[in-house]
Amino acid sequence: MSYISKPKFKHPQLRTNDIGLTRRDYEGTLTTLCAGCGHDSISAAIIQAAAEMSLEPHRVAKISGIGCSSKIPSYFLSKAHGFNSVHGRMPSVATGANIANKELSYIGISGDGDSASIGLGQFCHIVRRRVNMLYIVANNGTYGLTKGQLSATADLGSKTKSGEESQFDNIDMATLAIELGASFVARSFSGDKKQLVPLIQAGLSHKGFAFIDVISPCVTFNNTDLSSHGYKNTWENYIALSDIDFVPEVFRIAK
Ligand SMILES: Cc1ncc(C[n+]2csc(CCOP(=O)(O)OP(=O)(O)O)c2C)c(N)n1
Ligand code: SF4
Repeated sequence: MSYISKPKFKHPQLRTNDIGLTRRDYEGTLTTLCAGCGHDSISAAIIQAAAEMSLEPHRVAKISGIGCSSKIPSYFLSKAHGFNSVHGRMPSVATGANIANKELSYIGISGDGDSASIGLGQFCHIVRRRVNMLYIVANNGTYGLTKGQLSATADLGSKTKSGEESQFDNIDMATLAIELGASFVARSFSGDKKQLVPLIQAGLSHKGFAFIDVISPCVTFNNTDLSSHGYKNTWENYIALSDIDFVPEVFRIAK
């Protein structure tokens, strides 16, 4: 995968976290995604979540499939382990890595095409196997990388920029994850970092399979007023149930 590295300079007064790292130490390469793509906000939320949690980058493994969304791992934690796998096959690689080394924190990043179409079987089995990881789907209702075909998460009647209308009911990844027994399931929006950051922190701290379906608009191919995953409809129908925060578990000293 081609990449543009970021200049190493950092402001000398940048705040450091509990392990002496700054936010910049959690960044990756410069993004090559379209300006305004929701996926870049997901990278930014992961960077903030990991920096605030003082995660040690070398103790993290980031794994993805294929798609614009699967490029997200390039844009955070450049010092973490990484594997950009085959379309829809991230779950197999994440499962294998998890068996080989249970000490790492695993972050799987996928798209709705990657997880709800070609990789749907893989997705079902990684939930069923309760693999200990955080699995994020950057859900834009379209195949962004291959120029905007409707995906299986697009709602019935949703229309892309090219005018293609979804003829079928959508697959709801969060409902499916609950049905398959995932012990942590959430849905968020890339435009709501205030909600997404604590959700990522909670998902990373969860012992077991944690899933977050993040609505992440594709500004280039699926951002029309008639698109169920565009900014307009997402903002209009977006109801954050409450302000959430993440309070980490503290160790209790036995008396
Ligand atoms: C086996 C295989 N089939 C098809 C493709 C072509 N392909 C690449 S990415 C993609 C869809 C990506 O969509 P999604 O996962 O929703 O990610 P997005 O680009 O929208 O973020 C497809 C069909 C491929 N790379 N490999
Ligand atoms: S094509 Fe869509 S999903 Fe891909 S980078 Fe551009 S806006 Fe993002």
